[in-house]
Amino acid sequence: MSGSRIARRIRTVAALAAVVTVLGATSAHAQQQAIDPTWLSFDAAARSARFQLIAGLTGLNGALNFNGFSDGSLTFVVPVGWQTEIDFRNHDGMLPHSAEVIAPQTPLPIQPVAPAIPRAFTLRLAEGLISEATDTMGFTAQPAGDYLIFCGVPGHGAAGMWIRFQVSASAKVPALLLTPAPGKR
Ligand SMILES: [Cu+2]
Repeated sequence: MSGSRIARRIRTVAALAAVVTVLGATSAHAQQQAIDPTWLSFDAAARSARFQLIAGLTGLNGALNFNGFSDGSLTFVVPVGWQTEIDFRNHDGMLPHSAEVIAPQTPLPIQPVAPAIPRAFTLRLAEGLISEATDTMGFTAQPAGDYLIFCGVPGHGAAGMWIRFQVSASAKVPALLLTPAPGKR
């Protein structure tokens, strides 16, 4: 290979490295997960809602997230009295996870607690469901109030693996809302 060809190749590699660096910086800033509209479906006439709850969807918070959200930054709203189905799937290739509806509390528990709504919990609350395992929790959304959807595997919920669940006396239809904590993006 001639000297000029080597120099050209070195310039090409340096240019590629610069592009990769810029892309890396961009993805580090793009941590805010967008809400995927397919996560929520509902039947207003039947007063039923279905939410796909995905544990460890992204690498955010060491994969201790639901649908790419941690620390309450996503809220699932359901009108009071609606039949609610939460379809849990563990997308995390490493850690087991579970989910349950609990009352808001400070500090957050480090182990599973009694669910705040009857039947609103997955199998294997403390051990967690393994990668790609699924479970469906079905319950009536009542009473109205603010709740958390919390991972019961010891330490996960307290480390931020929780989102919000609101049983609303005023909402007409279910919704997913971005609810970033003050001081967080
Ligand atoms: Cu977990």
